[in-house]
Amino acid sequence: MSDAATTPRTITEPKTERPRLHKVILFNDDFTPRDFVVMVLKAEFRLNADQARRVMITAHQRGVCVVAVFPKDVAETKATRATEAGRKMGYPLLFRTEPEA
Ligand code: NFA
Repeated sequence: MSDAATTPRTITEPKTERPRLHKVILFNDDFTPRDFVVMVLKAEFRLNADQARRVMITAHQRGVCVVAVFPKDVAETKATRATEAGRKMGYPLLFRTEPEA
């Protein structure tokens, strides 16, 4: 048999790319109480009291703050649940996701 028939001409490297992570972003608003934001951050994102307060204050001062990064489905579920926790109380609290750069 000829070489041409048996020798692969291109070697494909088995590259496994990790799925991109997605950021969960907290948006400031003028109505949701600070303590409620902190409570949601602790409950849904497992932040400790200090981390939760820093994220809340950063969003309050700058308009937005990245809470954490997760695989897409986890980020979306957490953002939805956290937003829903505010909605249930009549607050416009908003979390959204976006793919990490
Ligand atoms: N800006 C809100 C307040 O002063 C607190 C807040 C922080 C809301 C971060 C949403 C996000 N009560």
